Amino acid sequence: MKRAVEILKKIIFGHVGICILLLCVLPLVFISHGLYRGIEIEQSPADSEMEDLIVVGFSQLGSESGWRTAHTRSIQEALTKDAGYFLIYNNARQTQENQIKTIRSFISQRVDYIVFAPVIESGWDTVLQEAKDAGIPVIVIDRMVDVKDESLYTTWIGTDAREEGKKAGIWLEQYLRKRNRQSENINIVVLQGTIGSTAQIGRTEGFEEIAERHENWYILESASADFTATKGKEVMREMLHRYPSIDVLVSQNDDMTMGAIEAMQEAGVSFGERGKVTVLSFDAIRDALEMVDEGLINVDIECNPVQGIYVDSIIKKLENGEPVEKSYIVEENIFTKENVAEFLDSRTY
Ligand code: GYE
Repeated sequence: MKRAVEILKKIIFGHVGICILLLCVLPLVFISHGLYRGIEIEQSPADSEMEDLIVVGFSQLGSESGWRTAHTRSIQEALTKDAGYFLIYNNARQTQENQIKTIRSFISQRVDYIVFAPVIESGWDTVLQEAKDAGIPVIVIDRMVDVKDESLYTTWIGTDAREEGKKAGIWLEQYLRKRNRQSENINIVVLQGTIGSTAQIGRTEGFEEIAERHENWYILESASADFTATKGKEVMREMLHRYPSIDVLVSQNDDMTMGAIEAMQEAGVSFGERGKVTVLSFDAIRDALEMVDEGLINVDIECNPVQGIYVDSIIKKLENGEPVEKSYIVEENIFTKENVAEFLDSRTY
C-alpha cells in the first residue's frame, strides 16, 4: 500500500511538474519563433525606418517553381529601400489559409499597400473587404482573384494564361501539319498546375479550345501535379503505366515538365525532337530553354515573371494621385529550337 501511494505520488507530481514546465517554457519558444501571433512574418519595420518609406506587405503564394523564384526576386529587386520602400515578405507555402492570415497581419500592421499573388482564384472576398475597410490598396499580381466586387482590389498585373494555352494548341496544330500527321489519332496527356489557379484554369481552357477543333486529338487524362517537379514525375510515371501510347505531353509549367522527363527517361520512353512524345511546356525559364535548345522540349510558351517594375510604377502613380488601369498584361513569346538560341544569353532566370 505504501509503495502504491509512492508510485501514485510520483505519477501525479511527475505530470504536474512536466505540465508546469511546459506552461512556462512553450510560450517563450513560440514567441522567439514568431509563431505566437500565428503567422510567420519575415521582417517587421521599426517606426523610425518607416517614416519616409512606403511600407508594402507582399504575400507570395509559395516557392514551388523556378518561375516563382524569379517572380519573387523581381518584386524584391524593384521594391528596395533605395527605391523608397520597406518590403515585408511572406511565403504562404501554397496554402490559401496562410495567405489570408498574412493579409490580416498586414492589415493589423497598417501597411501602406498589400501586394499579393493569390494561390487560387476564389475565396478572397472577406479578407479583401477587410483590407478595403482599412483603406489599404491591394495590388494583385500573377494569378487573378475571382471576387464579386471588383473594387476590392486596385489593379491586377499578370499574364494571359488562356492565351498561353491557345498558343500551345495552335503550335501543335502547325507542328502536326508540318509533319503530315494532321489526320493521325493523337493521344494527349496534360499535367495541370494547382487546381483553381489562374494558370491552370487559363492554360487548360485555352488548349482545350483548340483541341475541340480536332476530332482526332484525344485528351486521355488531365491530372494536377501542383506545379512541382516531384509531383510532375510521380503523376507522369502513373500515366505512362496507364497509357502505353502517348503522343503528346502538355505540361503546364517547366518544373513539372522536368519531373515528367525524368519519368519518361526511367520508363525508357523517347521524347522531344527525335522521340515519340512531343513535349509542350510553359514558363520558359532558363533551364528549360536549354532543354528546348537540346531538342528535349519541343516548345516552351513563355510566361513572364518580371512583374516588379510594374508594381513599382503603379505604386508611384498611386502615390502621386494618378489613375491606374484595372489590369496590366505582360508581354510574352514562344520558344522552339528555331529561335531559342538568340534568347538564351540574355535569360537571367
Ligand atoms: O507558370 C508556374 C508557377 O502562376 C504563372 O505558377 C504562374 C505559374 C507558373 O508555379 O511555374
